[in-house]
Amino acid sequence: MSSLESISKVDVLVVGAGVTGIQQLYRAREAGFSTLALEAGDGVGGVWYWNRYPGARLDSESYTYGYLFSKELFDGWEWAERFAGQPENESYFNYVVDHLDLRRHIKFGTRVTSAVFEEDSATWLVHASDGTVVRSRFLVAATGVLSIPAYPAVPGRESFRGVSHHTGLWPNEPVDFQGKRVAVIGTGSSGVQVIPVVADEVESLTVYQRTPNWCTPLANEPITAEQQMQLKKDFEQMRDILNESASGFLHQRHDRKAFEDNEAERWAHHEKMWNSPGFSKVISNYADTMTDSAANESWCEFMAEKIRSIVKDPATAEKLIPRDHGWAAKRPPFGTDYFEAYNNPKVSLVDLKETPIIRVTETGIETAEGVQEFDIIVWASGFDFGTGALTRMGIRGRNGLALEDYWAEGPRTFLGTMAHDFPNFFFPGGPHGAAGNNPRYAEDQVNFVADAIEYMRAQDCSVIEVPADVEQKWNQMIEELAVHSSFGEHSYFYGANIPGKPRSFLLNPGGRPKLREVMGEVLESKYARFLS
Ligand code: N01
Repeated sequence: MSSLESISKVDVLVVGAGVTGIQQLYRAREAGFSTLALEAGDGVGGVWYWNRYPGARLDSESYTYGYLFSKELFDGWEWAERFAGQPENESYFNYVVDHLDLRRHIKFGTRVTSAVFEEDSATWLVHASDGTVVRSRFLVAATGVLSIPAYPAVPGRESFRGVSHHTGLWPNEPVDFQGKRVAVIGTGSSGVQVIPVVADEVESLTVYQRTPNWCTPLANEPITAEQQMQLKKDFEQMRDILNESASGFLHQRHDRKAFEDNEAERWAHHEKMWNSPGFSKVISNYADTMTDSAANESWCEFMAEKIRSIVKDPATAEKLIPRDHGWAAKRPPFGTDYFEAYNNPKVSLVDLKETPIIRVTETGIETAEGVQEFDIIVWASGFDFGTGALTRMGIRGRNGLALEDYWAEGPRTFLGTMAHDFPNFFFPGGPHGAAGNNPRYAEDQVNFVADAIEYMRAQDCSVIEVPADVEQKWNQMIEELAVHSSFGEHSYFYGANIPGKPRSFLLNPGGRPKLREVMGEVLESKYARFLS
């Protein structure tokens, strides 16, 4: 037990200095609360700090992903590209933290290991890896949904003597790919970004693919000086459109269904979608692409033809075409020259459904076809999505209730932000919160948390907790609307990629409108039954 002297006390303790934590810290500090953020990394940015692999890049438009709560902040930064790369994103978060003078409130290299709610004082006692102990009135875990890397359960990973990195835990020092024999495992959003970028440098690149993905061009481009001016001019209008959007994007919905067009018109729209930026391919596609199987198949058939036309080796092309899922049944990745990379003679593809990995050896990867030796293995193998960080933090609510036990069958949340029996605890940006452009949802949640604790201070209340039935209603909404989501139960949004993880929907299928509607109800009721 730490001595009392070594315990710092704050009103609001934020865990994580990523996109959500930074804004939460700012709101708490501006409201006059004493506040501190503990950050496991040595810098700010969250996912943009950890995912520094070559090619890491946004697939939400940069200016819709950054903060919109301050016009001054918006005007003070010019995004160079429509979809900013990791270095630009990391610089942006450093700009924000310095501009808002938040760095002095952040303790880096400090990973929270336990957080216990103490009934008597209605405070949280938090311990961290470096010996830091903090007592706080409010605990806000802004720990992100993609912060715990997952590795395939293949034996021998630790025995590999070459260089081995997960994309989500990429080192600060550059990794030299020049002339190296490289393996990439995984072809999700991270895999499709890293593969074409390192392909030219390596001696050989072997891609281990279990499930092919419907990857389409990101359509990135620089933002011109003229566009920069226009963005600044249109700031309020853009913010209004984003606030009205169900998923937090500017893309407009298409009003036609696929078979309202004739074949030539349909193919022309598919072509337009193929070349259109990022998530417009989801939002501006035919209105029934995700609800009508024939509409979905038409788009998939078009994409399959594109893959065949790009990839010169027909056998490789066929392996790269998904056959077990349609468009957006898994989170679609967006790439730049991804399929083109397979025309590089140095790049080869291993289909893990034909030849699964048996083990990782000291020198390489063994499949039924033998051991292939490598200098570098890149694990682009995904994350323990949604709940991963929260269930590993040693969070204990009323009567010592462990969050990981409370969530043993899947997360139970209110607004993806609170849980019953965990008073004065918030996790904006957590599971059940978002289903689209994450910072836009996180912003709503940050504001909800900040407004709640400011109201409590004004009313002199010491405890806020979501009533069990209110939480139950939110979870019921998640369950009922999840069946309409395009994501299948085999996607990581159901926890399917983590052995033993309960299958339960981890997004908010009601989207931002539902989030805002229910938040509005709570505010209108003046937190009825939440406060004591
Ligand atoms: O992870 P993933 P990711 N054996 O889970 C494979 C965001 N993000 O890091 O499909 C063999 O999507 C797995 O195969 P399968 C974005 O939200 C955004 O790529 O399970 N392979 C899959 O191919 C994204 O969705 C950007 O059969 C195994 C891959 O590893 C999320 O992060 C960039 C395996 C994992 O794909 C996660 O993306 C990057 C096994 N045992 C990430 N286990 C932007 O563009 C897993 N795999 C903003």
